[in-house]
Amino acid sequence: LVLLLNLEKLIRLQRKTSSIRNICILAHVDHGKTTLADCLVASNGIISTRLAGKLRYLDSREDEQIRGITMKSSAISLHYAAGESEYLINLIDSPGHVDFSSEVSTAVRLCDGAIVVVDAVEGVCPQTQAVLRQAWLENIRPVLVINKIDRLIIELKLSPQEAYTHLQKILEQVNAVTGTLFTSKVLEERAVKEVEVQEALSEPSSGELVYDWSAGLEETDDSHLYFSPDQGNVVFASAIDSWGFSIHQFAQIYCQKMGVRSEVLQKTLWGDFYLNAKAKKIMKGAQSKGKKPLFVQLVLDNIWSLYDAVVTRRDKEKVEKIVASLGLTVMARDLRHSDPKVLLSAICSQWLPVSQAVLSMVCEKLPSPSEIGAERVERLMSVGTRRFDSLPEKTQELKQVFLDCTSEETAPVIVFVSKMFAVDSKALPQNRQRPLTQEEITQRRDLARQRHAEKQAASQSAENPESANAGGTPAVTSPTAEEEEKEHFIAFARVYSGVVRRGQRVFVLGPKYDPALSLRTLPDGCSAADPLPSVPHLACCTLEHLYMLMGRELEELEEVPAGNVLGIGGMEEFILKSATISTSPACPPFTPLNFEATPIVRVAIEPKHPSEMPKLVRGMRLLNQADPCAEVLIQETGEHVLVTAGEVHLQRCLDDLRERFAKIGISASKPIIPFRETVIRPPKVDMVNEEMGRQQKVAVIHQAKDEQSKYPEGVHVDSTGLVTLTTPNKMATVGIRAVPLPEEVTRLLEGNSELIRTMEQFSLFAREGKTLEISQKTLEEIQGFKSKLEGLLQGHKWRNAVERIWAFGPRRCGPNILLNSVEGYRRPSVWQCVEREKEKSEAVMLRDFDNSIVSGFQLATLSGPMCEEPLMGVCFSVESWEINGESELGGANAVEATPSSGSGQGRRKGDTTDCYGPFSGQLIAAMKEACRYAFQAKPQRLMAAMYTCEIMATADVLGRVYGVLSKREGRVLNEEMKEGTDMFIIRAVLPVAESFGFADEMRKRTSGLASPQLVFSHWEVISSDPFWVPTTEEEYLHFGEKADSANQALKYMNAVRKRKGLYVEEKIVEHAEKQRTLSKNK
Ligand SMILES: Nc1nc2c(ncn2[C@@H]2O[C@H](COP(=O)(O)OP(=O)(O)OP(=O)(O)O)[C@@H](O)[C@H]2O)c(=O)[nH]1
Ligand SMILES: [Mg+2]
Repeated sequence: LVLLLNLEKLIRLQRKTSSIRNICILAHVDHGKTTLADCLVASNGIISTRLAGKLRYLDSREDEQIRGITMKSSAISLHYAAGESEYLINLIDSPGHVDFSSEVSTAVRLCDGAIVVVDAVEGVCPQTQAVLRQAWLENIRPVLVINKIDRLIIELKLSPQEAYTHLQKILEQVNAVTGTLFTSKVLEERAVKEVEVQEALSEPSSGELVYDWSAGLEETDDSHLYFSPDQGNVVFASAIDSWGFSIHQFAQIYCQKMGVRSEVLQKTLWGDFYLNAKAKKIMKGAQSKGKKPLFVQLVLDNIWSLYDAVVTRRDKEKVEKIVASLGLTVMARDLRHSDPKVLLSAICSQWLPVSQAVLSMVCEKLPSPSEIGAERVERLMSVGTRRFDSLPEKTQELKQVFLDCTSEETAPVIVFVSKMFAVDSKALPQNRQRPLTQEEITQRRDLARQRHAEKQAASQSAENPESANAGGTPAVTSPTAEEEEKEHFIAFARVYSGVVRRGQRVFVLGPKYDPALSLRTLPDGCSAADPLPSVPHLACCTLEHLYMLMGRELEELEEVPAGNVLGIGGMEEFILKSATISTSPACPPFTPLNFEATPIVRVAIEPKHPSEMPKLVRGMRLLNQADPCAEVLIQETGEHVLVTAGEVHLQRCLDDLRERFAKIGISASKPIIPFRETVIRPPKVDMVNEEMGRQQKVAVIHQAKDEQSKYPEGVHVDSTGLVTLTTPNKMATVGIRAVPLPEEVTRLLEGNSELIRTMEQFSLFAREGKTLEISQKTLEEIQGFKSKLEGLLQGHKWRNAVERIWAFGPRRCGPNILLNSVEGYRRPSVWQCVEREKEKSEAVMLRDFDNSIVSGFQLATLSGPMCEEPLMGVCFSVESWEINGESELGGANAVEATPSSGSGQGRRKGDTTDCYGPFSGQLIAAMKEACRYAFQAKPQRLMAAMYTCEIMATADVLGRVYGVLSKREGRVLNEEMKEGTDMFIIRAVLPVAESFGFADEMRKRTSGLASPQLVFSHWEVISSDPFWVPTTEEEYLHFGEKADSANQALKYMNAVRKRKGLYVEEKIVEHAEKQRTLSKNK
């Protein structure tokens, strides 16, 4: 009954936008999010208070329960009443494990506020920082819950005074993180403003504009951004013992007892204040005078003595005294219970109910959907590099619609879907029929009784009890076998404007949808119900089912007004992972979610029985849709590959495939470890034997000579590594040299791939005679990126290199560079977008087949000669490029590439040779081959992906932690003591290749005390040379004939080659050996 009444209330509240709070719970793994959610859920009678904290109700998956970690975020709508006001709280519990951080992104996007939970013992952890950052990126406001205070009492055995100091430190840590975020943001804003001011001034000022950065910080009031108990945005809690409080509650309790105004207590209960008993006054300076702070005296002391009486000493009399003095009633059966924790929760949940503390803070401190800020709206609406003011007028007008957040009939509907999740059809309310839990059976029974009573009452008063019907249990239908098989996808969404209704026709906008384009093609004022011409990335569909998300259940709804979180059924045909839904075609697609995790762990998947392949394919497609972060792809080799964020995520995906989506036996390969290939500068001194220096050089030359004969016709490699290659038809010759890029450059390129992609897009548009509006901020970023690159590429070798960049690769945005060193060839710069003016003044030509050279480079960088892995940190310099008979061909067809030329289209008119014909193909292949030979002419190295991890461990297991780390080639970066505890934090890096089973082994060896989380960090060159072979007697003895026992790089390389079915070059090594011996004997 509670549920039904609640449902009705909730539906009513959905219309009162100002009473809605959309919030999520964020924290590091295991800090107690789901346990806290339990307490909040229990306050609505959905689960019993007794079970709260044990059930972990929102962890509805079996594997979540078994492993004890959350893997999917799930939502529940709760009701909360504070005095007169009633609230609807849409609560989303998110996972804390890094592998699932994409689930956090999808949750945060739909919320206006967040409860950040921090473990009182562990304090701020890596994921705490990450979630605070995410909250910032999405402009949502956080409040803080410091959880597990009981651990300070029972595990750390701190005194109240020590605990107070400890809590202060945690607050400092959290505020330090927000502080950094805030400062960087303010500085950024000031910088933007400054640019605007300077632009407005247009007249360059005398250059005396000395900017005082600190001024910006002082002006901005940031007090509300920090967490402080006296601000009312901090709750202290022990979710497992069901208690929690904010200062406010104690201020209420003591204001009467002490005769002090509660506002005064609110300001002084936290901080350096103490009670002067004689003067009956609250004074400042507790610390210097050695007095007990008020917080210790009035708050902590009480809690500590309760724990002492109930848990430690089990002093029945004292307990009864406390219970009486607090004016509580405790059931006799709880008093007698053998587990003191039961009694403790029974007392605490009445005295300081955590749900009360948290929910009242949420309603007071977090904004309602109607308070959405203009800044956030603009950010949601303007996709990445696009300028908000470059969007079509009609689209810009929608900003006001967002800000209004009204549910009026005239308001256009705008909905964002942040993820799709799968439920089996049994869970849908239209065919709900499943075994009931004991709890539910009793509830149903009550319900039936109640209904019976109501019916009687109704028949007596002859009134129609509408209330009982409104939320009545849906008819139980038995789904057909086929239906039961089917997975249903529910879109996890939020309404930003208007009212969505069942059966409504709407537009579904894909992430690449462009409103400018469709506004031109579609008739004015059209709706999704009209027959319309097709527009790219735009689909029309009907909203079939709307649901209220109730944790494990769904409640069917007829309509959902603005500001609410909801589930939408029947969208699986239209939405892959996320989408924007609107009734207006002017609506832009929302900015893509920012995912912090990089999918890095790949496995190849096969059905146990080959005949079940179609089932697997279908299953993988479903999995791809159901998981924001998992990627599914078919490799060139035909393998079905699954890419996940980490080991735990992988395990979950495999389970999902086996049990839900494919329902067949599958086998997964060992994780496929990604590598990168690179070249390094030739070593000057041999590591093993300095004497070798000269010898090796000789050997290399010999080798080059010997190998020259191995190169096919048309390829020439000189002693400096310059490769000259002619196409088979002898029409063209290219000369290429490979040069290693400095490490910082590679890192810079890698970090700016988005910018590079934007530049690339700009050039592409320019070539077609169109322009792409890029926001000022992005342009500045590109300019900054360019000057950084110039700063890093210094010295003779790189003179003018940045200007000469021809392309980036692979995929046109990767960490390798193609350099134009062809004499006399000036082509449009890749920096076009930031130097349009300069470009126009000079006539620059794009030579024919320029594109083929770029394509050849893209192919070469996509898979290298060592083991067909992508290249990284390599610069290919094109030193010569001749096309025979070019004077006639090239000259006549040279194309002007300036965007202003206006002759962009049809520029190849009159051209007799088709650019995409066989010749361009030959040139692409020649270019690719030339790059590969050039690469091989340099010392080659593999690069390994590295994880960083932070391990928390006590001193006594530290040795074992180091043991496991070093066994797996890990490197410790630093080690420090966590303040206020006896824990050490060890930061280390570890190759991904050695990481499988690492977390498990660590847990086993340290008996569960250290549990590391692995986060992808960077790529690192493996120093050993995979092609190294012993040449001296000594080395033979030491390393064996093939030298493969110690050569890690060779092992990795051969493993990859074997997996890919490539020729494993063991024989070639033998061959090389002989050659060397021969040359030595000569
Ligand atoms: N001592 C103590 N333990 C707690 C408290 N709250 C939660 N725990 C325990 O901490 C563990 C993790 O709790 P969860 O609620 O699953 O943590 P979580 O943050 O949801 O974890 P993930 O969802 O996996 O990130 C469980 O064993 C809980 O029993 C608390 O207040 N005190
Ligand atoms: Mg959880």
